[in-house]
Amino acid sequence: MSKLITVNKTKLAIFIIAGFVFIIHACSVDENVLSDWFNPEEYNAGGATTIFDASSAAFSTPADNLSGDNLQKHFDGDAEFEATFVTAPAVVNSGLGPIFNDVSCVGCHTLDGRGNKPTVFRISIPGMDIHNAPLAIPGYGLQLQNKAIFGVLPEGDISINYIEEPFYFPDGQIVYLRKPVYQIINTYAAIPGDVLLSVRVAPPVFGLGLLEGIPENSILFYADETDANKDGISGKANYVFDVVTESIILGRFGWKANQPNLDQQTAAAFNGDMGITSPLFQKENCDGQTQCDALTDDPEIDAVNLDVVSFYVKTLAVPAPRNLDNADVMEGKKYFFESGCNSCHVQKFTTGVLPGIPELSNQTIYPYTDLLLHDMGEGLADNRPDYLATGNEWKTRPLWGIGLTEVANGHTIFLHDGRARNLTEAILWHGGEAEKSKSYFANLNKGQREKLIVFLEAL
Ligand code: HEC
Ligand code: HEC
Ligand SMILES: [Ca+2]
Ligand SMILES: [Ca+2]
Ligand SMILES: [Ca+2]
Repeated sequence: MSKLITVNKTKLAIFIIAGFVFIIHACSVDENVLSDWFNPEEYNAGGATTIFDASSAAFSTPADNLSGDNLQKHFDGDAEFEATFVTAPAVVNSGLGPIFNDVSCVGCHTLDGRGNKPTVFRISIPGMDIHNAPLAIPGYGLQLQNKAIFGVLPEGDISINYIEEPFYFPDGQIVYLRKPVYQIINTYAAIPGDVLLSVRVAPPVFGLGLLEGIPENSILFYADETDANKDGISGKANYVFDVVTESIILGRFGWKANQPNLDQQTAAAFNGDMGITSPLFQKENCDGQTQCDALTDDPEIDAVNLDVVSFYVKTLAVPAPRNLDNADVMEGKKYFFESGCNSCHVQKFTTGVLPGIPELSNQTIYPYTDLLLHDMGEGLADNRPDYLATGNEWKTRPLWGIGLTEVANGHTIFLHDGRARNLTEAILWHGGEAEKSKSYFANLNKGQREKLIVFLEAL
């Protein structure tokens, strides 16, 4: 507008009238402004790593800009991610168990993606250790391993029962949500009555190096723990123990941001989920149990192999969104922003410099997460604190690639414990800080709601 100041008064009046006519017109005819919701740059959701592949390989393709040694390293990691570990002694991939949850990374991260049922059961007793970590259960540790090698007892198992409850939309549509009820069964030894349990599905593992590369300041910019700006959203950073530097740092990975980085996440998965020791976690997950041999022999996976697996999940490409210029998609995106979904599912970040991985450095990305914890209400609560995350708090999930879950992973199971059977159910479980946003969605008419879903499906 400042440019207009130099024009004469008559012209200015005409400009102003024309401006009003334009605004009135724009408000009454949505189509004229819908295109504002189209930003072609968003097709490169993972910056230069982005692959334009909407096939079943969408979650399992190397970053588009990887080449040479780094591409080779990715493929080495790929082989290890898919490898089935076996009982010691064996020539390769030895050391499974004695207790475990699955025999390979890909066993839970179906086709490099998301599992269709809970496979990790975190347990603890009330309280925190000196690093604010959950307290291990004597004889059980921090995870219930429900499988074991020959001759050893699994620690127990989890039975899941779902109770269907109706959700009534204001316009009369009814959707049934299934609320899980969990029970620890078949335990190998007595387990305390006050055990805390958190049941989790394996999330997809692409684009993670980019999330690791988001500068800490950019994440903390959105943190507002006391809700100082009074918008009802109070993103909170988790701070967790880094076993390498032995310090407390920002958590980014896992459903409660309970792991600080991908090297540690990977080593923790080998150890907790598969019973594979490594330089980061040298004791078996059954350490201290009577049926554990208490050997601290050489790590069952060495630093080199650990590094390639971690590198693999860092460098899996983000698949490009599709049809962003489609009228329904643009309209759905408008409702996404009007509903305030972006208060937590933050659209855009720029990565910093990742040492040794220039391909992931300085990339503008569209992950739709703030990587912060939010109170999601009683409905989603597991009531098991994890470092600073309370029993009600969960990390905002990235939404990039979510529309390809069905084609890439063969299902549409969402949320931390897989209770949602489709995107609509996932939204309807939102409560707590997201209650207002959920209600806005619920109060849209059916056609509008469908367009919001079509937008998510385009991501
Ligand atoms: C028994 C099933 C299982 C196995 C085996 C498994 N994972 Fe996972 N993975 C999970 C679950 C469940 C989570 C979420 C954990 C949490 O929230 O604490 C997860 C989380 C992750 C994450 C963090 C993703 C994110 O977005 O925060 C990465 C990376 C990962 N796993 C990599 C691996 C690797 C590498 C292996 C093999 C060494 C592996 N996983 C083996 C189930 C599994
Ligand atoms: C207050 C923060 C917040 C707001 C607002 C919010 N979300 Fe979420 N969203 C989350 C968190 C946290 C999770 C993970 C919850 C869980 O797994 O229990 C999540 C999960 C999801 C998932 C499932 C993702 C997955 O990987 O399983 C979808 C889909 C989703 N949100 C869509 C939306 C939409 C659409 C809106 C707006 C109507 C919205 N969200 C508003 C925080 C938020
Ligand atoms: Ca072992
Ligand atoms: Ca255990
Ligand atoms: Ca706020």
